[in-house]
Amino acid sequence: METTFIFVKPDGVQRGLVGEILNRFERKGLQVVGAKMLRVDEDLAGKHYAEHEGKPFYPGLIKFITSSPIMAFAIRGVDAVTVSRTLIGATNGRKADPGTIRGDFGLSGGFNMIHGSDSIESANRELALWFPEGTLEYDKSSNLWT
Ligand code: RTP
Ligand code: MG
Repeated sequence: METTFIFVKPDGVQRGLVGEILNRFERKGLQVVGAKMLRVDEDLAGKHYAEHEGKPFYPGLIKFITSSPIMAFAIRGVDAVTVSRTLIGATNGRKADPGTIRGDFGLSGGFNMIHGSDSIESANRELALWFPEGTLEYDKSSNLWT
């Protein structure tokens, strides 16, 4: 079992896609073990996207992520990191496969509705950053179906 970190970006929240996006994770069999809505400040955005500092799109990315509230979730399940990235799809909505979140709901390369951790190491780093209070645990019986 793994826990990964996702957040619905400002465009996804403003477009009313939080329920649609979360539904896809829940239907797949992944569990929500943490949830919060917040306005991201520049400090948190910079720490989260530190790997992209210095790239041409970085200033616009920080401006985008800090522009309006987001909804963050800790998501748990078997291979949760990889499965979540598969549900999310390729970075650019025009290249993302139909059936993925980005493939079904967007055309933009940057305004792509959702973030998902790209490795177990990233997930652990991001969960510590966004959910320093920790995540929740389910009773063992809740995993009967996987
Ligand atoms: P994310 O980290 O948000 O889950 O997205 P990702 O792994 O699919 O893509 P990544 O390379 O980590 O880029 C982070 C976010 O920066 C914006 N971006 N814009 N205009 C551009 O060329 C460009 N490239 C990246 C996107 O919002 C991307 O999700
Ligand atoms: Mg990334």
